[in-house]
Amino acid sequence: MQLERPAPSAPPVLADLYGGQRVVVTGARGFLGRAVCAQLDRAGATVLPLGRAELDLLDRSAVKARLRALRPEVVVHCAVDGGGLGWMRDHPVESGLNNVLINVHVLEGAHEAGARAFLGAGSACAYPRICPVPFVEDDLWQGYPEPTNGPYAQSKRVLLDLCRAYHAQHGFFAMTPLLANLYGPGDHLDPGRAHVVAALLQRVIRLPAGAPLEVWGTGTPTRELLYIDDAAEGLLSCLALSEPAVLNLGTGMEHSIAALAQAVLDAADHSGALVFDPTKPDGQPRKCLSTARAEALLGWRARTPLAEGLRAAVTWYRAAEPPR
Ligand code: GFB
Repeated sequence: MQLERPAPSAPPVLADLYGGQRVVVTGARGFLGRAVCAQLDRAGATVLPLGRAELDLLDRSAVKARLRALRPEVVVHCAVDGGGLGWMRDHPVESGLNNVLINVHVLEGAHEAGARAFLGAGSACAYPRICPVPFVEDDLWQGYPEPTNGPYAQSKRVLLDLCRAYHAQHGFFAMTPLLANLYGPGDHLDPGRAHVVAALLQRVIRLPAGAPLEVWGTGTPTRELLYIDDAAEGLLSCLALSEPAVLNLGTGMEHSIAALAQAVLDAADHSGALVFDPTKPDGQPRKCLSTARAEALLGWRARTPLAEGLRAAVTWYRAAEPPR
């Protein structure tokens, strides 16, 4: 039984796992993909980045042909057609259909190309809408996800289960760890797709001194926020496992949206009040992952405190989007 093994004393060293390896990264120009490429570069991998402009992941034969030509040893699948809760609510078809297709094509292509491993970026939204907190991996299949992002969550569930199937049938090391909500430098600049932190940061840095910050919903839902570099490190560390596992990657820290919005104000040194708009969606009532299995199997835990990560994100947004 995996969880009975002694916990590794230190997280895996990425250079030991990836040095000299040919690693394809999908979504390589996106938020997570860029952070993954940077860490692979530092680890001495030969990084083979695939962005939207280079390959249409909806095209099954093109994906297979490109992966065969690239001959990767490892495929790290970060590409998504996604966005925050508002985008999910307005695009239930694309968020389900496109992600099912993208995920299936890349997993199938990685296996057919002879890669030894596939790591996909999963999401905490694959958990049931109502689930004991913190979410433990054994509860994953106990109910339907939050319907506002239901089709997207189901696309992650399909990937999770196909990874299990590829391992069971072909012995292929394929896994899709479940990531908490990401934030940090390099996040969305498109407000239409922004997740909560990106949306609040983009708003706050444009506010006149002392003006109130508008926050969607009631402020009572909770979220767990994982700093982008921690997420990339956790995802890549999974290759150290002796066999694929269903695994959460988060911080275990649960924040109400109201507390998170206040932390954003503090990080931006903005003194305005919070104004809640209950006509906007709340989404899933609570989201927070148990970190116990990642610590037990990998010796991995997230390093970046929320206040520190938010300050880094504020600095990045101020440079990326000077006030208009
Ligand atoms: O990050 P987010 O958009 O997605 O966060 P989810 C939504 C939560 O933040 C809700 C509140 O409780 C919103 O009411 N919120 C407050 C805001 N102000 C804002 C705002 O200005 N914009 C947004 N977007 N939210 C995601 C999936 O769900 O879960 C993702 O949609 C991903 O793609 C992620 O899978 C893990 O956390 O609700």
